[in-house]
Amino acid sequence: MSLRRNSLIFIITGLFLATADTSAQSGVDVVNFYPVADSVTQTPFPIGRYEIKYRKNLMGRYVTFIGKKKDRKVLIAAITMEPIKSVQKDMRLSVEFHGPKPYIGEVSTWGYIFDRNGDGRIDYLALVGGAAAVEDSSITDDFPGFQNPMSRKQFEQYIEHTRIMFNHYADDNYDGEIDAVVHYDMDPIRNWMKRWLVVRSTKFDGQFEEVWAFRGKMSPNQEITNFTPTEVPYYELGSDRSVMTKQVFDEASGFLQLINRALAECKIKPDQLLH
Ligand SMILES: [Ca+2]
Ligand SMILES: [Ca+2]
Repeated sequence: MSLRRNSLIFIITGLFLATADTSAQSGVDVVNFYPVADSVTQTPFPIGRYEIKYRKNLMGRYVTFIGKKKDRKVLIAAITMEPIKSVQKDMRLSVEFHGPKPYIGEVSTWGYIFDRNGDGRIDYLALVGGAAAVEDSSITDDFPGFQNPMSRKQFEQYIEHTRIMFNHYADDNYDGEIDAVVHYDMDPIRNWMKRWLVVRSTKFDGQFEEVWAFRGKMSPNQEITNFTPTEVPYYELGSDRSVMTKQVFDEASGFLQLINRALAECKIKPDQLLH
């Protein structure tokens, strides 16, 4: 009898802990963590203060971990076919211009990595999506579209608003599979980014249950946008129509798993990761 009572107490305690755990995890889901990650990506130190910390060759790819000099933390992971020799030469952490063209370096598959729950495995990536000017209230309807030249003033406005666009990918239940994305959505008529799309599989079933958009600062459910459980229409860089499907989640999960395998093989400790 007393044994059964003990078991019951254990079960109730276990349930309570499980509930507490879930609520703690929901505190750092994609919506809560995006502003933190966005601020990290938008305030980089000059590239000269970064160095390569570790590199691993896995499945024909190089995973390179990068951090600030004199600091043991790893901030960035890059995935390349050839080894990165020099962070300074191959990467830019903010946009430069080569004439009128924004330039972000030779390496395009890199991003800031985060371990939100401190278990030593990456569960949130902010990966480079490209560079574009981001619309705000200062852009007027008469700003030239693709075929029309910009005035000098408009060109200055374009440069001022250009930034590296990071798409954010979150594994919100920490099982190694991506289930939430914050992705750019371009303006259909000009080379500006119009807004961000938030696409979530809140049931972790590979289908889209929650989709909305925002401009400027993220605030939940700011704009309604069309979607089905398997497709979210959006505009790519170059403003081609496209649809986001589970494939976008799967590709990011592939990166996540590769990075986590490289982390383990390089024996990088949980306290060396951003959270
Ligand atoms: Ca983690
Ligand atoms: Ca997941």
